[in-house]
Amino acid sequence: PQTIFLKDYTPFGFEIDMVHLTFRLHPERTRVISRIAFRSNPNAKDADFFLHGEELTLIWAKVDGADVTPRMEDNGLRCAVPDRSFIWEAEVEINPGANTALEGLYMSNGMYCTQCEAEGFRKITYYPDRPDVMAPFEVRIEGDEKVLLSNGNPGTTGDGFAEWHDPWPKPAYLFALVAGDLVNHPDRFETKSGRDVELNIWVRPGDEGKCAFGMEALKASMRWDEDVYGREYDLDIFNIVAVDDFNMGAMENKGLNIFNSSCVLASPETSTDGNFERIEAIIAHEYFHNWTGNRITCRDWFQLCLKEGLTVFRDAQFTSVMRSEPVKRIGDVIDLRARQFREDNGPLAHPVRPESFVEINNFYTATVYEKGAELIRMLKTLVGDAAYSKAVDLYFERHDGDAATIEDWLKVFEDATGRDLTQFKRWYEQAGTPRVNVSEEYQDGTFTLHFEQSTPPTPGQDVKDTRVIPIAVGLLSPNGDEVVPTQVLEMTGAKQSFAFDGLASRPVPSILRGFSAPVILERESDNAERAFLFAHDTDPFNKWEAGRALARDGLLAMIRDGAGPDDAYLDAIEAVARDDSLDPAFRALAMGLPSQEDLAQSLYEAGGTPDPQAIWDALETLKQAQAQKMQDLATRLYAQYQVDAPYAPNAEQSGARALANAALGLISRLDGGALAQKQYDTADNMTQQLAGLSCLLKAGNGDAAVALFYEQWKEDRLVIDKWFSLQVIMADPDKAAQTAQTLTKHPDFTMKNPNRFRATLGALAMNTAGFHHASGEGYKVLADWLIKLDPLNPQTTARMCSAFETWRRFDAARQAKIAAELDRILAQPNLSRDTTEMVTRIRG
Ligand code: HT7
Ligand code: ZN
Repeated sequence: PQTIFLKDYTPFGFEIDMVHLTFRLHPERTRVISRIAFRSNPNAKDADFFLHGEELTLIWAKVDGADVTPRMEDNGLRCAVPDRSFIWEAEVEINPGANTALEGLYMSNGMYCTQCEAEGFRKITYYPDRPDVMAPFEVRIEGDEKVLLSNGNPGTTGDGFAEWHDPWPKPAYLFALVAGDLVNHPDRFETKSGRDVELNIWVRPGDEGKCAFGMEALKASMRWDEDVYGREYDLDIFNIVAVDDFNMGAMENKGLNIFNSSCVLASPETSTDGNFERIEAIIAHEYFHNWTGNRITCRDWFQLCLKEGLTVFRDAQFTSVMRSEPVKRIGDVIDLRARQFREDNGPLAHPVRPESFVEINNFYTATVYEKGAELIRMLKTLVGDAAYSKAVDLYFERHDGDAATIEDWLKVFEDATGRDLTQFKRWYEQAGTPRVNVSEEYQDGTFTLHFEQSTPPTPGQDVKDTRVIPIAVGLLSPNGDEVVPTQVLEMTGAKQSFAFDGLASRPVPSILRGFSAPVILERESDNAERAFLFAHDTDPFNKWEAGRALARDGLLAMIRDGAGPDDAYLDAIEAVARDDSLDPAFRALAMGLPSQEDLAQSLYEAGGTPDPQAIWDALETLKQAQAQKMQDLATRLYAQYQVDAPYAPNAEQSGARALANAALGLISRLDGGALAQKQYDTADNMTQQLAGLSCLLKAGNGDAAVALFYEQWKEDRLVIDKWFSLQVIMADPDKAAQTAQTLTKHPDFTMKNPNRFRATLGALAMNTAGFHHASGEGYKVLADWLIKLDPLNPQTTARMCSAFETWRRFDAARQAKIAAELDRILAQPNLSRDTTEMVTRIRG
């Protein structure tokens, strides 16, 4: 397959004044008639008229009304065109019913819908399917469905047809069409300049009762973007549609966002607190794309982080306001380390702005999204809040309507602040997580921190240059008072020292507060200092981090040296859990242990070979010790943090439930699940029901509840996804592969629905010790199913291959087993480009 390079970018030879599309819908034979007004692009030398097109049957084509016979190529067509403005017209036939890849126009439960990002529009009609070609669209949909939707504002509607006009020039990847017998949850929003906007969430009949939360989240997002970024909505209508079969979470098509139903539908009975928070964040994310992504889009797909990093950062800011800022930050860092650090330190490592790809769908990664957001966060930390706002205002002013680049983005910061961002730009160009080593000395009232940065080689990048790193630091006196409040040190050298004068005694430093940079901090510390910071640090992130380090070190000693549970950790965690002055959500997070993935990463980083079973055993032993030690406290917390008020998915209630359920987790280890059974039986919301069920499964007494749960929820797809995944995730390592395999035989298992496939096989990869079981069964089961899925849905298959990305960490026997599975996948005839690229990169 062909590799595409950033350095080869050239503009398209033509510009488009207007696109007219007519859709004659039919499940197997949809006709798409296009009429596109082209003119030559004065900025482009290459005037070859090439239109992308895949899986299309061309019926006819005309240029300025005259029939033409284009030259057909594998992924498009080429045609001779006049050296002036002209009209291209074509009719194609497509088969949405046969489209299982869920890219282009496809059917989901009898409803037509589209997914065009990144390169799906070429499966709808012949078109320059690249993000730097922007045009206004007029769309006519002909079909018998009750609801016919596209982008922009509604035009004429009649019996069996509807017209839509989108005045804002957009790239083809933001095109959308939906047609089905849907019902809506309506509302309205008045923008700050007084524009009245119609809002709708469209769902299948029966799901109307699950839209209210999403609608509130949408209105809150619209208001927040006006208040914080000065961005107003720009059409008369904003539609959201829930679709069951969807490859990712949601899609920001202009004025017509399409959502995986799991990311928009919510009710207390069927959704957990975590689901509510995620839905709120995704609705915000897609809405915020209206400016960061749609009004200003990307010049090419290498610039994906321009819209995704910025929009993830914006949605995190929004969630911090809607909920608890420290809890959001801690959760984000847990996620960053689990997914992005893992990626950055393995065979799939790539820069936030990659320099080449084979299949762009493989680059919707934690690096582009989450590390991309960290870069925006660092930029804001470096320039300060006021300068950040000034630069972003300039970005909107200067680039509205543009297909922009990272260079454009950094230039507005340089122009607004006068800073030179040459060194900062390396964060976009260099893959790999920097290590920041710190040592310290104290003499005559002066405390000095010595930093040294380095980044290990990553595939294709052996040598790394020094980057600017903002390191937020505060100093505490030995009695726990903060003697130097947080200040941001700008590290610009490979080695650099910072001194603090006038200190009465040697302070305890709190370094990288708020996780001010996505780096691995290497620093000698001991239990006493960690326990001190866990008790006294005023920075909530570092307070949590100290507890996490204490837990991690204790666990590593258990795994490596066969040590017993660490009393320093158990005492410290109990003290924090007992402290009612702290936010319950924070205490629940602090009570959690590092994940198996986190421990495996730490062991590997330290030059060891992680043993997944030993990691699992150590975690179980420590949890059990925690349960013993905190028996009384857990009982007190469980009772004290029961929520009496009617269920609400807000931060306060969900924090209380998180703490009570953390306590339930401990109690269930000692009472065989009796209290969990009671909670399960009396629960009136999914958070409580699922927490009860998972504790019962852990206690080995879940069979009856699992059966009851299925009976209760068998008509609700999204809840049954939880049923599938919980059983696999909670299975003992010895049984995980078999549990997943058995569930694939259940009548409700289907490969055609990505949510269900992920709930079963994705869950197997999440059961770390089960997936990496020494028998190799986990690898085999996953590989078998990926091989079956690839011909149907390459995008989801390729994404799920990343389960194997850590293979080089393990012992020779496991490596050999994984390598054999990777080779078996690669040997499949007609393996998709997506999966071929992923497996080849992982195999190395
Ligand atoms: N911009 C979107 C990314 C995307 C996607 C979404 C659904 C299905 C396939 C997709 N390919 C790319 C989602 C987002 O980041 O908001
Ligand atoms: Zn996005």
